[in-house]
Amino acid sequence: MTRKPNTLGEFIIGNQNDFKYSSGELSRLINSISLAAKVVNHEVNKAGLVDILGSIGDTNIQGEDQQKLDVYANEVFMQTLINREIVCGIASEEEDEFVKIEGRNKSHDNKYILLMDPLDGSSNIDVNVSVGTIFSIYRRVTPIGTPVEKEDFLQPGTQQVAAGYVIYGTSTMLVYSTGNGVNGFTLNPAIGVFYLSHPYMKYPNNGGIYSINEGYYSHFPQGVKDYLKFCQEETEDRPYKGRYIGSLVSDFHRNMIKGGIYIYPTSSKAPEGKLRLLYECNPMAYIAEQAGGKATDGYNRILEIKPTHLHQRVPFFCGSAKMVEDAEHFMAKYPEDAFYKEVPKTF
Ligand code: AHM
Ligand code: MG
Repeated sequence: MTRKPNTLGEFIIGNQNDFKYSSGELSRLINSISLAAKVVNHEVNKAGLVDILGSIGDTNIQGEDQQKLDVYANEVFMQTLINREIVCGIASEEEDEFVKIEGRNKSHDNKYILLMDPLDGSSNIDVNVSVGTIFSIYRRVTPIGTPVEKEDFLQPGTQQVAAGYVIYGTSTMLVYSTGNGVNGFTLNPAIGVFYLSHPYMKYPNNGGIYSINEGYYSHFPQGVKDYLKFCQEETEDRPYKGRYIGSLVSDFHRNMIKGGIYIYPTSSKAPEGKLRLLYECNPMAYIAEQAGGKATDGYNRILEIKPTHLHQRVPFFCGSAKMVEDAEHFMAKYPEDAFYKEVPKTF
């Protein structure tokens, strides 16, 4: 009988040798992420039942600290990865600076670094809307054994060795890629096991959904306004449906399955865009490309942008290849820096 991987654990073991520098370290890292995801999932699902939406500094009746869920998720992921001595450094949207991690022998022997947004879209938790964790993994560029440096984290997205997200939604899913396509695993909460439910996920080449916060329409660059007009035109396959949850992982996940485009452009309100290159755009762009989609800043491939600082923001156009190309076509009518002549970049 042929073997068919069914659970995440089986899938990781089955595919370990496909990875060119395989030493089992990356597999253990993905396993650690799935463990942290289960812990966060458990807590997110209690929102509304117990008071876990309190601000940092609050104490409950037992005198324990009550933390916001995004801070809680950050701690769970950090601690799980630190305790397992599986990475040599972590940068998180929730931390001002990157964290250097040394092993019990006081050395920095691991070769991977991880960047993450521990709970993206956390403002949606109060209203029971899906949120997500986004992660990105690189091989360090500084010598193993030494503390990590900023340059380990400021690598272009093309250098990612793995990226993924967890969506805490109707069901909880872990979707990730190590460069051989994208696979999705659904959590069976009764036994705490992720099962392969969405093998080889692919973006439809074209789609019928556009996702953007149109409330900011008057602040958008002209190229975006023109593309939105195109989306709304009456033709054989348009107008597209407008669908915007305001939770990147959820909007991305739906668009990858159904075919669509997600846009968070620059605006006169947010001249750099809102989303972070290292924690949000690079990992989502990596998954998008692995699934046959595209991701750009309207002009340039996201994965080729050379980061200049940890919390850098960029505009983000991501989705079905044909739709992103259409959007780029409208953007190209206006030179990339025309918008910034009116609204100077602040970084
Ligand atoms: P966050 O990292 O502070 O949660 O912000 C990121 C979120 C994305 O999930 C979402 O797509 C976007 O911000 C929504 O922003 P807006 O409310 O401006 O439309
Ligand atoms: Mg975020």
